[in-house]
Amino acid sequence: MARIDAIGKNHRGVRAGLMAGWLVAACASTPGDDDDGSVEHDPHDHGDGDPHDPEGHGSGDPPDGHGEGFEPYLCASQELILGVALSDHTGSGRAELEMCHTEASGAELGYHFVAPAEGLYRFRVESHDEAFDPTLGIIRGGPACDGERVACSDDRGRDTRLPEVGTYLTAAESVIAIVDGKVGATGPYTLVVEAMADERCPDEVIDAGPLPIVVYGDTSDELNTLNGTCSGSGPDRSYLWTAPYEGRFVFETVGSVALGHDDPLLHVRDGGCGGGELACRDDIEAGVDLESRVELELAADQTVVVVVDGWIDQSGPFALTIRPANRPGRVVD
Ligand SMILES: [Ca+2]
Ligand SMILES: [Ca+2]
Ligand SMILES: [Ca+2]
Repeated sequence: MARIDAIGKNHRGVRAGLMAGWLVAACASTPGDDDDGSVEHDPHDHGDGDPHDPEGHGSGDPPDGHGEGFEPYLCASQELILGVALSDHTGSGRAELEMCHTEASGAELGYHFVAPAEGLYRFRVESHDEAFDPTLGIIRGGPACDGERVACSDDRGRDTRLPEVGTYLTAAESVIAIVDGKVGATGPYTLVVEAMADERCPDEVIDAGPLPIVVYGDTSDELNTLNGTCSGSGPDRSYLWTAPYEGRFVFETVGSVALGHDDPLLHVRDGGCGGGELACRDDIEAGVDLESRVELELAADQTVVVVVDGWIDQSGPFALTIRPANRPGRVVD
């Protein structure tokens, strides 16, 4: 606790020393990381700029990052420890990433977290200055913050600007939690990560069977356990499903608003709850058709986890339809 307090006060010199030491340790312990400096592997980067070229070095990356005068951008400034609230101020960060918002963002700070065990974790900004509107995002991998984007949140409720992100991590998995500010804002905040020990993922396994499949559920009494990169801080239910053959499949919530859901949102993960995100979508037509639909090309026997989620904190009864892309869904009533 004392260490967190000591290094959480915007002291760049202390940060730089810690970062350098930690980078060596991180690189040595994760030789299999795929952090190759490439930006092409992130299918969810919606024009957020190039986080790998903060100093304007152009496409010719310095070899091994050791070129003279080259200062690698190490966005992960501190270790985040399970259950220990960390206080900081994004004013000491650098505005090079945009998390969960396409408008100009403020400076961000990143925190390294290693999951002590496999399971669901919830990252929350617990307090902030009223004038500061933070977002929170999770990126895989090491401190260069060029890993795959996993999930994000802007607001976790209609009456708060505070974000929270649920994500599923494997044992010893390394991620970076990024606190960013909307519309150029910076400000103070506290951040905490907790294990959601009583929650499971997936909630259900969908049995193999002829398509279309319609699954009915209700998120009204659920918790927010997972977010996608298009947010989804609402309570959710997760379904594991295996494609019966190679082809294009549609996952949609059509009929859910009529059933009483406020605003459904879907995200789909590859292989399991902690897999890479294959798609994340809120509205079929933003603000007009609140239902959600995603279409994916899947291999035979490819397993996915479909998360029926809600925009901000929206919830309710839903119908999840899985169907071949070339056939309309069953009418949901
Ligand atoms: Ca916010
Ligand atoms: Ca959620
Ligand atoms: Ca929606």
